[in-house]
Amino acid sequence: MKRIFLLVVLVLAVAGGATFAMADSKGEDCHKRHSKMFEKKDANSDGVVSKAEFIAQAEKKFAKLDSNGNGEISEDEAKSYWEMKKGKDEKKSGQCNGK
Ligand SMILES: [Ca+2]
Ligand SMILES: [Ca+2]
Repeated sequence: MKRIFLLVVLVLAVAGGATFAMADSKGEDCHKRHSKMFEKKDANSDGVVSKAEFIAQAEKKFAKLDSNGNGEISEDEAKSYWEMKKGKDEKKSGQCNGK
């Protein structure tokens, strides 16, 4: 049970952190990027991200992390995801949060 809780916290932190991170020294690029991320999470475009919309995004993120689809995220799956994510982030220009 504790393991599942930790995984849920991880997923929510990933989803939430990406959405609500503050713009850093990259200024406008980060602001635009965060606005795009917010719009993506605001599925019905009403200007707010509801709990249901937030959870739906977290579930999508969980599915990406759970590469073998067994309903659990192993440490190896998490590491693989972060390595893939790190590679993508490094290719993007106008990165945020010092990445
Ligand atoms: Ca909404
Ligand atoms: Ca898995």
